Amino acid sequence: MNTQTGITLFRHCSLATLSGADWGWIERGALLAQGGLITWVGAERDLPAGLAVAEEHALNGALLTPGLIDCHTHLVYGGHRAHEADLRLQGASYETIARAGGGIRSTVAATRAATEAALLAGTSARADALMREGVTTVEVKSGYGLSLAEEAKCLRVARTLGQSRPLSVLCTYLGAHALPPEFEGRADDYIAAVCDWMAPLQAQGLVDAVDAFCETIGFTLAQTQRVFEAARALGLPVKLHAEQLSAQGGAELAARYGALSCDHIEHLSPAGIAAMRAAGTVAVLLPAAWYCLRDTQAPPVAALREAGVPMAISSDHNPGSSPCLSILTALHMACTFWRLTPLEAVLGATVQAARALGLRDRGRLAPGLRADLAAWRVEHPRELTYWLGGQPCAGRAVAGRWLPLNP
Ligand code: DI6
Ligand code: FE
Repeated sequence: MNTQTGITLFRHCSLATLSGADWGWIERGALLAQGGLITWVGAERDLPAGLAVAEEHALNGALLTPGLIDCHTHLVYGGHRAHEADLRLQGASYETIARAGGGIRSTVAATRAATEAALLAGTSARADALMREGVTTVEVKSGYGLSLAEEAKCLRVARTLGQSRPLSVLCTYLGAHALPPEFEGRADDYIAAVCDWMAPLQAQGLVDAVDAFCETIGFTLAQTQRVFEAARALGLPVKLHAEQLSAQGGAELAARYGALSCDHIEHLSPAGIAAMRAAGTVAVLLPAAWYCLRDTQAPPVAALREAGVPMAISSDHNPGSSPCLSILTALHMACTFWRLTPLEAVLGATVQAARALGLRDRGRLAPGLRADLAAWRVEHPRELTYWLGGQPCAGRAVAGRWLPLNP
């Protein structure tokens, strides 16, 4: 962590602390940080007297929010799949392309062929785009290597990203993403291998959580359960790509394993919602994937809201179903397509996204939390889901260190 030892003062700003059930709005506010943490939040006129401020940033009336958290991405991969987007425009479905050997498998081939340095360069450029929109924490999944050595390569790239950029990176092992060609017809054997690789990857410090793709074109419930058992034995938290293209009952299974989140969930059933509520599992909504696949089945947002299941929103950046490098666009889509309120959407990329990653030290502006901040050239936080484009982010602070963006 790049911590500042002296006191840093952020002033001449308004604040959306997101600390209560509302925006937590503070007009003409200020914030103090020290040692990487927030130490004080309030109105500027109430700043404690006699402070020995080491660094001061007057933010020109900007809005200060918690740094955004993109809690579901597949940032590490080689190549791209623009030709498949073209095929889909001509009528081919995502499933048809996948079954014909395209889809995830074609990215696996490109990723295996890429050097670690080339992967890091591509991943870093994509992370930079997210950071320009105020992202200070990102979750990055493996899943395009699909062998022990190649999954390790991808997870190392994600770890290195977090060490080489002012960005917190959480690494999720998604070995159970697709069946690699060398295991054709042997899905159960592949799952056994995925489970065997987990301990050595964890021992290398490369795994913060474990994910799987539970779907007709992915893995079955029983196979997913084996992955979850292996994770449980190692004390690793789980999450799941669940009910994206069809209802599989993955959400109920994930809830039984205390999953941090179930992601996509367009086909989530009432039983799945009840199970998630009981387990405290976060619903991660991925509207950019839904949009790019021209899906029509919307996730059950009203039922999730009524049940009190927390909803997070993420870019789901990946080269197939969501080549989206704009979390603000995902927030906009969640409101426009699915009628989340602007407050729900902003909470979905801060407070709830932190929960989806099991992080208690960020997502709001409050003393004791990490001083991860985003400053915006807007008057009110509802504008974060209003504008489409226009680069409203004026800068970020990561663990208290101010990183302005060029106007
Ligand atoms: N669901 C997704 O959104 C990504 N993986 C998954 O299981 C898509 C991955 C890809 O198409 O490359
Ligand atoms: Fe995904």
